[in-house]
Amino acid sequence: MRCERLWRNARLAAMSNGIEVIGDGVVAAAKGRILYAGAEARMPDLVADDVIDVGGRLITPALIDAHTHLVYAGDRAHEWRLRLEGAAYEEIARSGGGIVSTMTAVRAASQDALVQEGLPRLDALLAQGVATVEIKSGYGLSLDDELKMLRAARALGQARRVRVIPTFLGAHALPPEFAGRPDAYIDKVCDEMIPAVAMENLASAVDVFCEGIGFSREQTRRVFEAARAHGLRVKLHAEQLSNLHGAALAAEFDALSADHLEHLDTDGIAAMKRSGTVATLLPGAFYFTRETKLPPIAALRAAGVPIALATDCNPGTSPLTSLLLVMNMAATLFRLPVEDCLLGVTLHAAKALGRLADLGTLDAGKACDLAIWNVERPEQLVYPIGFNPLETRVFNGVPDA
Ligand code: DI6
Ligand code: FE
Repeated sequence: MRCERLWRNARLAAMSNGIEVIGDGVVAAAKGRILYAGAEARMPDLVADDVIDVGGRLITPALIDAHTHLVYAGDRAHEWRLRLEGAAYEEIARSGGGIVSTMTAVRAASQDALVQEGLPRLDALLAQGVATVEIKSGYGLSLDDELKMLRAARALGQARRVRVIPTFLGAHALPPEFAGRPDAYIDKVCDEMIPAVAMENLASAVDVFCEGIGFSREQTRRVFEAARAHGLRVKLHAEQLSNLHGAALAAEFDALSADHLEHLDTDGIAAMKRSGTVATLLPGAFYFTRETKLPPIAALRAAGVPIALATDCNPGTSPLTSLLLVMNMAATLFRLPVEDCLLGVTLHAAKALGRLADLGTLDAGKACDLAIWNVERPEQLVYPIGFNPLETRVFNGVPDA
């Protein structure tokens, strides 16, 4: 059999079997997919046009960032400085700052300006081995501005060798023109925005910020019902600042993931387990907001709820573009075992995006997205801080130039 490209002399962490490493491994790619990944001794008869000796380096699936808000304009450094002096995130949000201040900047920006501002953040992720990035809307908060954000996310996926998975987050905050009328805004999200997003195929899922400073459970339920009616999967910002029992509601709608979860309780965990909803943890937001309440890691692991990790890249609570640092933070701050950290940015991240069939592990038939690292053992990707051991990134079977 022929294949286009074959990497040999590799150590493989395929992620389909924990972080077990296969020595003397090969990965063969044909038509952008993995044809074979495993020990060279067991490789079927293959002739490759291009054989690359990786000199004993570690190959993992390319990393997946399953929760970002990386399309935005401006920054919120001034609010961060206020928070360093003691102001609370919720207090700033309630006084017209926070998400709404980024909304003002996004509304003033063109689609192309959003792309230009997003590119350096996207490039920073890719430079550390990421090949799939979820990107949410949620700073437009009007029909046109939400569509503009989603089109910018799509354009970012065309500007770089990356798979962008867009999520509609119209119910992120209440725009000022709806002050005091949150249900009227939710009507608009359900009756105008979701149908328009679905019609233009601009998002694969719908998210809501279910929180005291966001939207209630009942409002979230209405958005989820509209999403379902348009054939869109759901996910939820849940239990970040308080416990509104959002994760259990998300599970009721077979959500792909419930994200943040610092205030998640045992009923929420049980509901997520039943529905197969992934727990996406965002240690960057935990760190940057100086949160002290830890997500219930031990209980999630004991229940067998898959845990994904993501940057939550956003200007307010997690101006972070390093999945390597996210893994280190999850290990250090959350005591997440190293194995779970690595699964969190590969296998479980793919599951959180509903893409386990074609991403997240080195299994034959999946997209050949690889990260080739200058390390020997997977834990060496989690342990250092601020060091980038990426040798090469491969997207759809083709290495970066
Ligand atoms: N939770 C978050 O961490 C971000 N959004 C959300 O719903 C924060 C977004 C921001 O402050 O701009
Ligand atoms: Fe978020």
